[in-house]
Amino acid sequence: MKSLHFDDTIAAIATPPGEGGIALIRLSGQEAREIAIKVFRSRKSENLLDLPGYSARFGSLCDPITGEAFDEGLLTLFVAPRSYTGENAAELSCHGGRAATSCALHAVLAAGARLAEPGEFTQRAFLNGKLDLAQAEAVADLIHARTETSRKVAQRQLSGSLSEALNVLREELIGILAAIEVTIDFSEEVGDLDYSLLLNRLAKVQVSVHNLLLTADRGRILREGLRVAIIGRPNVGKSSLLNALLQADRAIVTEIAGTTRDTLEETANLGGVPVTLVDTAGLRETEDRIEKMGVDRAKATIETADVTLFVLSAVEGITKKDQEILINLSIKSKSRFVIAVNKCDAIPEMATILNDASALISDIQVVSVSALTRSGLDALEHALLSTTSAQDKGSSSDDVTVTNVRHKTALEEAQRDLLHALETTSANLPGDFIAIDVRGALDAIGQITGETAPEEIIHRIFKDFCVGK
Ligand SMILES: Nc1nc2c(ncn2[C@@H]2O[C@H](COP(=O)(O)OP(=O)(O)O)[C@@H](O)[C@H]2O)c(=O)[nH]1
Ligand SMILES: [Mg+2]
Repeated sequence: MKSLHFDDTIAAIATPPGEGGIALIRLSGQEAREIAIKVFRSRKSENLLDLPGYSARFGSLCDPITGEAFDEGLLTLFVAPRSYTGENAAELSCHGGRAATSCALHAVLAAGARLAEPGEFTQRAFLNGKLDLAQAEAVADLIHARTETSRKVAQRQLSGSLSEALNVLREELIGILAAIEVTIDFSEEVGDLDYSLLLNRLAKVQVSVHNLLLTADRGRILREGLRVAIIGRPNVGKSSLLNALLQADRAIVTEIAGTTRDTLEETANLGGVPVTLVDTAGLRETEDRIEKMGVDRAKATIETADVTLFVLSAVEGITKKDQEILINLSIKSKSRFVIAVNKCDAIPEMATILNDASALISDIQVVSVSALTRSGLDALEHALLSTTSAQDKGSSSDDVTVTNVRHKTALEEAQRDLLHALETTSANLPGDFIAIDVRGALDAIGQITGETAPEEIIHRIFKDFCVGK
């Protein structure tokens, strides 16, 4: 890991690029105030070095070398340790255009700041103890949340609910470790290890870890979204279904087979779950070079999808080609399948075709829909979500949810160690044996909040942040 230069003051544009009412340049570090006031002239005549923290001034932004004013805006000052990063900090607002913002950034860099790396503000906040690692990760999740449910889960993690739950487990494991160690060091005074009490305490921690892990699949989907590949022969209504689920005319729909040649993806909010729908080119043998590439892409899409929505047309019925495609794909792919029999508006009697579709592969959900009349869409959404644990099974809003794969992996490691500790305890093995696994579990849990996370992991986490956060 690159060493952090805590002596230097970092700066970045904190607002997204493009045009807007205002933009914000943020500075953090020892010299944040000194640098900011080199590019700012207050309307009042006052020494800005004496300006108390948490006050704002209106004034001109100017080039630190020529003194020429290029915009106007606000200066706000924060004083360590009461700032986001825990360091001295300053914010300069300017007008939100590309040119004005870039002028302001160049000015603070010319005045002595260094351009911040992605996530460096939050990384400093973490290293200064303002947030733990799980909370820092929640900052990025909150920024990227695409539905209200994902936002809530990220916000709860930011407020420390996961960290608190983990700290309770850590405290208990430390207590257990102390109880074991005292019998190793002072067996004469305190007597032998109470194996049944130990078993009891370990089992309780293991149940808590297990319960946290149960939330992980839904948590991951809320954070990353569910990927659904829409697959089928040409003209069965794949693009029409995409549009219907999105409630927008996103994909071109025509009666001409081979209309969709490239894959097209859009995210819809289905019951609070961000679902990325990927429309694909209809699967058929074709001589058209571009359409062929589309067909290859369609097949590749299934590989990265959580769920494959296989679309049939009630008008054409189940053809031999449909059977071939579905069986071929379901053998090869890990993704789960749902069948939508589309165009149900055009057929008076659906029972036979629905039955036949159910028989195509074992244990498959079949839904009768019409992209045209929107009939059956609720049932289809339900079916897509129920293939995974994405659906909310009435969990209370205060429940802690594990959303991050890194956290899940660490909890699985803790679980393995705890199960092993339970075994060695049941076998009445000496305390030092059991202690090894308890320490392992403690270490694994500490990786989530950052107490025991290796530096390269910490660095990797912050690299994925946006610049300015
Ligand atoms: N009657 C009826 N026609 C539909 C329905 N969905 C799609 N279509 C028609 O089927 C044709 C092919 O639709 P499209 O979405 O382009 O199919 P794709 O090739 O699978 O993407 C178009 O003419 C649509 O208007 C439906 O639910 N009912
Ligand atoms: Mg299409």
